[in-house]
Amino acid sequence: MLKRKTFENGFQYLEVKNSAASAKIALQGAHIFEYKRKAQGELFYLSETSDFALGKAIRGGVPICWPSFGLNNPDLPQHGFARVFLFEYISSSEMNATTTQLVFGLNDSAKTLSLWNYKFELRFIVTISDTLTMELQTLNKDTKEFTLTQAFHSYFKVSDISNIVLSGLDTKPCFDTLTKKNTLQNGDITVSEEFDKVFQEVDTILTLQDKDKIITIQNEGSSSVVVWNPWVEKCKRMNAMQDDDYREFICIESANAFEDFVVVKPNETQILKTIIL
Ligand code: TA6
Repeated sequence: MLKRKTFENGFQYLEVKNSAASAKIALQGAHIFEYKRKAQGELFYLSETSDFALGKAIRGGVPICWPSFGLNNPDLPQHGFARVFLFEYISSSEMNATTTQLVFGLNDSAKTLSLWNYKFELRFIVTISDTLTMELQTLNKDTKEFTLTQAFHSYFKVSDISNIVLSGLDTKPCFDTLTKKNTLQNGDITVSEEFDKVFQEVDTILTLQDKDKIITIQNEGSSSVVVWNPWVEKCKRMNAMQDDDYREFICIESANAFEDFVVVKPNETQILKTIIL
């Protein structure tokens, strides 16, 4: 089942249901803000105080950071502009009873060119089943190459931040954005304070354990992963987040961030792909 829906304020999204899962994807930012699997339930955190208004990024689900991650391109807004631009819903295919694929697109316009002076075609292909597959395809339609940083800024819902263990980043070089220090990760990751680190040379499958729940994350076209939790004080300063919300999520972001930037030549396509099981 696929339905196009609109909130009273005109904010549009698509609702998908099949026998394995359901999802809601806003046209703004091609932003997945709900994804529920029949057996495991909701995968992502979504703030109860999130905006659903044009020009304001939804707080939770999977914001698409493009064509810049964070302030990697200081001339662009934090996390780029794609997450607050209206994508076109291009197509959908109910591949079988348990799998639905949707395609969304964003092309350059006078507005994007005023922010980032490159011609492009961006396609977001999402496959909804008991596995969630996200693919971001960037085609350079310009006559000059451009540099890209990007991420699926996924907010994974957790029982409590104190219960989680993230494996797969052991020995990876990481940049702590809070201390500005470079270190090597030692062992699995648990969170007991503000955490905001960029891991490089990531070529492994990540495993998030939350009590008896296990989620695996496999990335292609990316060798960096950002792990973030605001903890107490930053959570209080975050817009569209309630004071205790830091307990409810961990962001594990499949990225091309910092030195994992990509250069896309004219007529070339770069693909960032993430498979979440
Ligand atoms: O990916 C981590 C991060 O860069 C944090 O530093 C924090 O700023 C978070 O993203 C959320 O950013 P946003 O612009 O969505 O409020």
